[in-house]
Amino acid sequence: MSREISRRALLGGFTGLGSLLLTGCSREMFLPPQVRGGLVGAADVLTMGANRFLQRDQPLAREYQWSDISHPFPTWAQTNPPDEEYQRLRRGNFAEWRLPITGLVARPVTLSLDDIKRLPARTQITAHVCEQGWSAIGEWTGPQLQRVLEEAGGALPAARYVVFTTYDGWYESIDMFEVAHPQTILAYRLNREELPMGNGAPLRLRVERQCGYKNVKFLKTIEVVDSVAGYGRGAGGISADYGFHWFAGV
Ligand SMILES: Nc1nc2c(c(=O)[nH]1)N[C@H]1C(S)=C(S)[C@@H](COP(=O)(O)O)O[C@H]1N2
Ligand SMILES: [Mo]
Repeated sequence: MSREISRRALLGGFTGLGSLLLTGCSREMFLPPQVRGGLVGAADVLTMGANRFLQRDQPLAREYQWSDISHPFPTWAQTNPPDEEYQRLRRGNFAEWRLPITGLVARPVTLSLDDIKRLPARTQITAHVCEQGWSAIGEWTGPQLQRVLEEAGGALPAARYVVFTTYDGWYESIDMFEVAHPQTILAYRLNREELPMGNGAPLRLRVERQCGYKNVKFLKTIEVVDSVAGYGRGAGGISADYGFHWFAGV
C-alpha cells in the first residue's frame, strides 16, 4: 500500500471514529500535524483522540501539595546551552533577553522577562513525566500561554499551532486546544525560586498533560502558524522528527 493510500485510509477511518468520540470538536483535535503511515500513524491518531476525549471531563492534570515536591528537581538533557548569545544573556541575568511573538497574531510583539513577570501568573504543582523513564513533582509559576498571546492581540482565526524555538536548537509545537488549556503556562519560577539554568532559564513551557520533551526549555521565539511544515523535518517538533509521538499525552 502506498503511503498516500494508507494515509487516506487512516484519515477516512479515524475521522469517522473521531467524529463519534468528539462530537462538536474539530478534526484537528485528534490529528497530529503529520500523520504517519501504517500502525504507528493509527496509534498516534487513536492516542490523541482518546486522550482528548477523556480530557473533556477531567480537564486539569492532577495538582499536588507542597509536601509532595521532589528535591532537587532533576535537570535533564540540555542544561547549559553553549550558544554564545545565550551565554551573553545569562551573564547579564537575562535583562536583555527578549521573546518575539510573531506569525498569526493581531499585533506581533517582543516581550522582556519583566513584561512577562508583570502578567497575572498561575502556580501549579504537577508531575513531570520524562519519556526516558523518570518523573518528578515540582511547583511552576508563570502566565498562561493564552494570556501571553493576548499581549500580541491574540491568535488570529487561522491559527492552528504555536511553535517554540530555543537557544539549544530545539523546536516544538502544540495545537490551539493545548494553548487554551489553563495549565499551559510559561514558567519563570520553579519551587518558588527563579527558574534555574538547568531547568530552562529564563523561561520554559509547561504543558502538563504531555511528556517531558514537550516542555521546552530556554525559550527563544514563539510563532503562531497554520502549518508546521516549514520547521525541521515537518513533524512539528525535534522529537517527533526523530520518531517520537508529536502528541505525547500522559
Ligand atoms: N530546549 C530544550 N528543552 C527541553 C529539553 C532539551 O534538551 N532542550 N529536554 C526535554 C526533556 S526530554 C525533558 S524530560 C525536560 C527536562 O526538564 P528538566 O531539565 O527541567 O528536568 O525538558 C525538555 N525540554
Ligand atoms: Mo524527557
